Amino acid sequence: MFIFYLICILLFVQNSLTEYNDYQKTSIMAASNESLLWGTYRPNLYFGVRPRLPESLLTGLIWFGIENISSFDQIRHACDQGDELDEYSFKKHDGRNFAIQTLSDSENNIKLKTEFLKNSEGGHGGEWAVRISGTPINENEPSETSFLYYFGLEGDGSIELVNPLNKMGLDNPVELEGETPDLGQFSIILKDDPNNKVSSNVPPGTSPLTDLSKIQYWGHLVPDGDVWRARELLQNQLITKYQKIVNDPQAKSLPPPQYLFTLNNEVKKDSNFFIFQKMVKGSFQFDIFFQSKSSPIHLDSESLTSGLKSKSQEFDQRFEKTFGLREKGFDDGQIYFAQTIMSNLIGGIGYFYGSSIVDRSFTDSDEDEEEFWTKYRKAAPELTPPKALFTATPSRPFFPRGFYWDEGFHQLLIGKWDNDLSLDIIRHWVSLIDNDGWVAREQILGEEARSKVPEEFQIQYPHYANPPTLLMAIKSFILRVDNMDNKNIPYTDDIGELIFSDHILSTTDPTIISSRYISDKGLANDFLKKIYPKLKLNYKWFRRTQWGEIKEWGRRARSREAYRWRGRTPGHTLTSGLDDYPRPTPPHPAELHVDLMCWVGFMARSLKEIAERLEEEDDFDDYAKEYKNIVANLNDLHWSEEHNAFCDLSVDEDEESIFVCHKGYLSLLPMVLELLPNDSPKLGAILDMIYNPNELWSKYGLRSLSKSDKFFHTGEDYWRGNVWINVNYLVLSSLYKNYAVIESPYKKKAKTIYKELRNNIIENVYKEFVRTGYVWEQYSENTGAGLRSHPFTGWTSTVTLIMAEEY
Ligand code: 6A9
Repeated sequence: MFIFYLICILLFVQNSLTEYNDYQKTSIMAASNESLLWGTYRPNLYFGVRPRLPESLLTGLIWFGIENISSFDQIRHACDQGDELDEYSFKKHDGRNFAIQTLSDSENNIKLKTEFLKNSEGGHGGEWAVRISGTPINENEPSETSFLYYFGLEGDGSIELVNPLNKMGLDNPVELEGETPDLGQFSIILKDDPNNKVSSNVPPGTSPLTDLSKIQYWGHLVPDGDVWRARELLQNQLITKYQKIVNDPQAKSLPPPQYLFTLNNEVKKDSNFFIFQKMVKGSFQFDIFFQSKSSPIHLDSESLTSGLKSKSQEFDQRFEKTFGLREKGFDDGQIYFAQTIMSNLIGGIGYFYGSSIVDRSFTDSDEDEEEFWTKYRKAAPELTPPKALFTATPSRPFFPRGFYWDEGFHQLLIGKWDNDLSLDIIRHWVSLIDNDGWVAREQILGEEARSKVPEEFQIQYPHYANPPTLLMAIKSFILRVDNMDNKNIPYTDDIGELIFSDHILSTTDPTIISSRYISDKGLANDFLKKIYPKLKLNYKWFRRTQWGEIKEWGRRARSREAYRWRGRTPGHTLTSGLDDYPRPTPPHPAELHVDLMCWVGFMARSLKEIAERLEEEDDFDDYAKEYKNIVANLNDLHWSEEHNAFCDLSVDEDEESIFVCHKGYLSLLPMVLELLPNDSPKLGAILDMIYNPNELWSKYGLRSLSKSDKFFHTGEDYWRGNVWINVNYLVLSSLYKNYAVIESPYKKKAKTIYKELRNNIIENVYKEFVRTGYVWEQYSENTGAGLRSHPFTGWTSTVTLIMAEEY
């Protein structure tokens, strides 16, 4: 292990030159989009604000209860299931200017609210404010909270405290001043509401150690790259102070916890990390303002109040305008639910920067998995140069990082809400596709991201794939561009101006910002032109590295098109996204995977459409030919007459080709990626499988694995029966756009399935949200109960699109 780290460090140093270039590029890119510079881009925290810059100002909320000494163990900072919060969820989040989140911490009898407002005018990304307030959950029970907020500056620049230092604490408000090359000059004001009640009185007979009516503080010099450890830094500081008090020979008795766990009111020289604390009793409220010196008008508590109010109304109007749920007949509760899940997907957007770990010891030419695993034992993991990624995330507490195939689903919804925000995310992902055409399935960038991942899962391999769903999002972007012509309703609309108090700070309509790329055809094409070369590389990479060996060449296959996921183990095909879905066992290099065949086909067809738009004629011809061959081989190789289904292939002991059939999501890919014509009897067979209660049909959505499969609900039981929303979304989408609307012998059945499946999904995910306060990674096919990670507001939030029938 030591050697491994040593290698990493050496590589890091070696890479620091290329790094510099990367850094420069990233910082220019980020600055180009003012309205996206600041945001709640630390989704792994209960609340944190940072700019989209590799090294800059990181801020975050921390709190803990102080009723007794032991509640100090329960410091809240990063989202953690162990904290057992009853709820933490964005109620509204527009992705640029405004967000409201509520959190409920019953262990500490406190309900919190974070309200974020931003004005990006004036250069340097503008300024923002957050109001953090708390109320006891149960008014009759004690509720005492240690409220903390920190600011840590990394990279160039400086930050310092303006208030005169005072051992007893700082007077309200607290002010910091700072400057960095990207942010310019700024000040930060933390305002303690005068109505907040001080936690406790000085116990009789003791001399006060600090004045609890003041604001406690600590300034410290923290190395760059360590600010994310704020909780640890705080804990160490508090423990040191605690021990000093406890070991003081003069102390007669231990003061109450309010005095034990206060900061030591000290600022070290050259501090870049400041944390402030207030002990409060019952309800409380704090306002924090980040003021940019370049802003024409600054926010204050009053304009924050009115700005939040108008933004909230604006959000409701824009939501209805975008999704039309009231018009569709949904009630208040259901609309609140849909707003919440979309807001949490947006609140899950993060900015990540740092190195990842890649093992390149395996090359394309190593065809044999077994050979790979021998090599794996001589693993050569390396730290890559740092990369930036702006992305949504599947789950704030569990997977607060980017996943390639999750992201395509996320962008279907985000793109509908804010097209240009979505393109920005897509652009970041596309730029991670390397010059070989590879992009890592899971993006674990930097130490903070890595701290959440067990070591054995940290390494990425450059021959491992993941479904190319980003193309789905790009296609829906193209569709939005084209719909602008047909519908004649301007996408940019009249939802109002940014109004704070009586001052009109900006006349920029947020939807104009967010739809520039669809209202301007030239821009739209420029965007496609920019991303096209990388998309093409990614496609070529799939074809080159995931190719499959065809045993029945000439007999059944008419071209070379056939594919196999690399990175299999006997029990898992993580690369397929369907982890433990049953596959041929043991893995064999002559296997062919039907889902991958479909994904590559989908890629060929999507790129064909893009090439046509961009008038890339030669490419167009290639994709067209390849697509045709893929569809032909899909039918010729993967269709099993015996099972009446599309199946994987492997070979038996005599190296003879055999079908390995496990009905479930895998069998649906030819339909959901629309590789089957409407009158295909194979489509009929798939629809029958879907609607059969002994196969995929459950009251709560389609099962991942057929009830009749021998592996149903066995082993880890991850993708072996329970309901996942992403694949259900794809089924609904293909029915709505194609199979349930275009005349065919199967149209009627497709329509029935569409209607019932849509209802089942909406009803159950909503019911579970009401029951548990969360949306879940998957749902029981048996009871409908939410299962595994929660909140999981990644692809589960596509339920908003299902409600709106936006596919
Ligand atoms: C393992 C565990 C604290 C698994 O949503 C992300 C992915 C999907 O892409 C994939 O299809 N999820 C699905 O099968 C979650 C993957 C989490 C892997 C990390 C480390 C740490 O637990």
